[in-house]
Amino acid sequence: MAISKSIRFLGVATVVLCIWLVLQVFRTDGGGKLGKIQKMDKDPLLDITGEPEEPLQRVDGDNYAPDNPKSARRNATLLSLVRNSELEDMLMSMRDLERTFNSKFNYPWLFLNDKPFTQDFMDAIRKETKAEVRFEQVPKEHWEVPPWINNDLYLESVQLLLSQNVQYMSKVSYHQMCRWNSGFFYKHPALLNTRYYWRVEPHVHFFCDIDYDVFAWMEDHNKTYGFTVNIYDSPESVQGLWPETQKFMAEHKEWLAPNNAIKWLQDNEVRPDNHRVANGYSTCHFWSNFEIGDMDFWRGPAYEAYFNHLDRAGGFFYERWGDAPVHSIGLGLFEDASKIHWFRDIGYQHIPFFNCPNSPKCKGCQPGRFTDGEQWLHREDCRPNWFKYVGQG
Ligand SMILES: Nc1nc2c(ncn2[C@@H]2O[C@H](COP(=O)(O)OP(=O)(O)O)[C@@H](O)[C@H]2O)c(=O)[nH]1
Ligand SMILES: [Mg+2]
Repeated sequence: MAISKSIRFLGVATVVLCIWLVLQVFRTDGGGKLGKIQKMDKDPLLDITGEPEEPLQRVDGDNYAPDNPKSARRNATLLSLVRNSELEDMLMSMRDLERTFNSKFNYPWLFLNDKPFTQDFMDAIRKETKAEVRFEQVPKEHWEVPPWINNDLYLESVQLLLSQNVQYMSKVSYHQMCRWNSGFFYKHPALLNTRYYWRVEPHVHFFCDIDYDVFAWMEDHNKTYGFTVNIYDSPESVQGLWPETQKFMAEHKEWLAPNNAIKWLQDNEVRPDNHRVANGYSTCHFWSNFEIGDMDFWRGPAYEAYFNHLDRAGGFFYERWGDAPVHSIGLGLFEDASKIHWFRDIGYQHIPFFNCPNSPKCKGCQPGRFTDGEQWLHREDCRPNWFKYVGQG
């Protein structure tokens, strides 16, 4: 009797131990740390990719019809800054996104431009969607070179950084665009009552059917920012960005999120040269030509103060700070890393990089292919660091 009791006890203990071990193996370590990978030997996009975790909101009857006043759409818009001359490229992006996502969900499109849109541009765009479309101009004061930028100093910096092969350095409008995307787009009067946006550039491709409402997913899963491609930047273009960031952080330690992604921002193991030239910044960033985000983060006090600090420092002109590293550093420092989501299921291309999942929902891209450009471009993939420090969530 005594023996069978202890055997029974041992049996129960073994079962409990097994359950505990299984739970440890599948443990997600809390939101966002899901699936950390120490070393990316194989692209995770080669594994079958499904939809992200439930709850997912889907089309049901007319709940997403364009003219339904009680539609299930969230407070969100598709958003493009674009020039009149880019009409054909914009139509190409739009056709892909309408086919894969928006013909089902009918989110409004907002097109912005520093110049007035031509009638031809507006007419052609309207033909591509049943959803509401708006065209607005960027306020002059959001676009103009700010008065504290010294033109002689700018021209000197252009000479210096062109000699270091910093692309677009001499194009003032490119600097203006990067500054506007960093700190102004979400202040446009037409967006003031909108919370989520999906940034869409001309000449990009979307490859996979998206059958759930991505904005509802962001809101229901408490996400701030979604990306597809995560890469290194040209370190010469951001030499002063990290030192300025450090100055700002010395004054504002209170804004550093407890679960931040600073290790991703500071990694010096994989690309030590980038880290050295960029004075302590890995140069890793979310490639911001694709963004699905919550503008309340950009509008919050931490990012706003950070942007103003950078803007005053002048690096949007004296160097070529892009909105991608600026957004990424802001998110990596001030936001909980679990609120940043890799949309592995959204097939995407902006030349020369891809996010191409292995899924029956995708057509027209090769699963796991990171670039169709030159071989050396493969080293530009910074996902291995993101997966190592944050995870695949
Ligand atoms: N309206 C307007 N849009 C611009 C200007 N410069 C760039 N853009 C837009 O800003 C985005 C990024 O520019 P792009 O030329 O694609 O830069 P790249 O992707 O870094 O090579 C695209 O959506 C462009 O249409 C500009 O001067 N005016
Ligand atoms: Mg582009």
